[in-house]
Amino acid sequence: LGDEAAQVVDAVVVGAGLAGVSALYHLRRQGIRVLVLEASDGIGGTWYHNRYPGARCDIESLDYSYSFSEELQQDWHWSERYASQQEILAYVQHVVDRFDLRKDIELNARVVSAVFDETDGRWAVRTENGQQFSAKYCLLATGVLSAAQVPQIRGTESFQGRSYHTADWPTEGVDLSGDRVGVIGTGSSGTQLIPLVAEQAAHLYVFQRTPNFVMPAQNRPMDPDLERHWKEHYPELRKKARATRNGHNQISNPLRGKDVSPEERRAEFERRWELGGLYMMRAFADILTDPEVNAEAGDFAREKIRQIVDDPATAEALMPPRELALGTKRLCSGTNYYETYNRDNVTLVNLREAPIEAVTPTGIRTADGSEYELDVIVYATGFDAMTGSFLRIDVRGRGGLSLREKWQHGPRTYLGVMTHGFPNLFILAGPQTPSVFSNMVNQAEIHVEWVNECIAHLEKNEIDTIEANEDAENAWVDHVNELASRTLYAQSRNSWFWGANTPGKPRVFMPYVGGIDRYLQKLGEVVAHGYEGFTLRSRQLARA
Ligand code: NA7
Repeated sequence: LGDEAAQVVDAVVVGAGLAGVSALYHLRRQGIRVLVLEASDGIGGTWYHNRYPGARCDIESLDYSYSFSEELQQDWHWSERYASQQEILAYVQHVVDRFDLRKDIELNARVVSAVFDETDGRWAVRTENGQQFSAKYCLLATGVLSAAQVPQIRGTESFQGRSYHTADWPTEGVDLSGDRVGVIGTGSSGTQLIPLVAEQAAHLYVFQRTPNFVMPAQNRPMDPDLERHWKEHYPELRKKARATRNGHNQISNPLRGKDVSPEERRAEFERRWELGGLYMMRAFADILTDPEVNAEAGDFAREKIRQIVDDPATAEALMPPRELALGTKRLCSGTNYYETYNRDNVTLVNLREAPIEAVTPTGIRTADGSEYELDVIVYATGFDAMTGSFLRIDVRGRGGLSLREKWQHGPRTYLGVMTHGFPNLFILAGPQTPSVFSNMVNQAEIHVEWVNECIAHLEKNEIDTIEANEDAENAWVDHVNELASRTLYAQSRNSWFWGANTPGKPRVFMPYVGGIDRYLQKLGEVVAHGYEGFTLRSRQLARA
């Protein structure tokens, strides 16, 4: 790479989602010249792409928002308890305009490679359309659920109708009225989308492989008293969120299920069902560690399905298998999900009985020979989660070391934020962090603040590079795995947490289950001990 052709900045941030925008805001304030490179033609990341009907956050809107500006949090009004995709997108766009960030974001700039040059200690970043950038720091803010995945089903290309992936939904929307629609996938995206498609389509066929637990979101218009309370107490509530395992203010029950009576457990599950969405995950402190408590929660949910769904056979098919511990596949939060199967124009196709054999020019054929004639196929089939977006870029560190090679048996990081062999490369809200078990905005802010402080430290002390040490990284990876092994996640490996939904991916548990509170404490300790576990080098001297 000739530097003469490259645009020189201090930091390149890859991705203009919630994390990338926050990184730009913070780094620019400390005088770093930042450029955000965004692959698509719009800002907002997840909330730009996932425009499917019903797309909505499963963390309360008041929590799922930036904390860095008191004026912003006072001015912004969330109209619902859980914000819709449109509202979050409007929010990100508001933030970008309000803080004049747009001028440092380059759209349609898909990064294809980032290569560390040891001679000058800089990252050479290239985009698909041939643009080149040279930066001292490279921040990957590409997201853990952003590399959309269409399954390798025979015949997908031959389909003559229209096909869409939930994470690549057309900006102009899709009119499904009068159509025969097939939805493949019943994870968070599928279960949010299905009730709304059912209202539009002539007929909806839901192709379900593994039924998941879908809790009623209990979404509603924003309660003005609650909003007022938040606006009066934002700083405390933000602080409180960071002192929890999950990074938000959802009420957790500190009691263990096994310490209370069956009646009390049932009453708590009922209360959680009414609270809605992910609250069930916080019913008891041991819900993810005690198989009996967890199984009881699962039975409770199955009973609800039986009560809601009229047709017993359909109800049975919608029930998650007993070996799937509740929450070990990410719990879904929906509205009218199970009720939708009582409609005459909805058919559940149970792929556990007969898997999809092929997509045909006119629809979908299953292994029992059934042919489903379709005008539209919606792939709600998820993502190459946690690592996909990072590994789709050809990232090379010292000595040409490729990140793809380094992570071929699973991600290896120190604190989730850096990886040995890749100096000055920061990974935001990626694997081996609490990201997917927490409030993503909070996680992104925690990372951005840490990286921002780290860069300030390097700049102030004229340090050229920071790099994670291999032994510290090994210890972190062991710690991540060790914590996961004490939970029910270790037993239910059929989820994207384990990479199970991506063919050829190693089965490694990728998130950090230790909680935001503990994670934040660890990040702080490392800094307090002079960036323990990292090597900081300057041209004059190298010190560990
Ligand atoms: P998910 O949760 O990965 O769900 C994908 C769904 O697609 C899931 O039901 C899969 O079944 C199904 N799937 C995937 N491939 C196939 C094939 N080949 N045949 C049939 N069914 C298939 O993705 P989402 O987009 O819903 O949600 C991702 C996260 O985004 C979510 O957890 C939130 O954190 C936000 P499977 O379970 O693999 O049997």
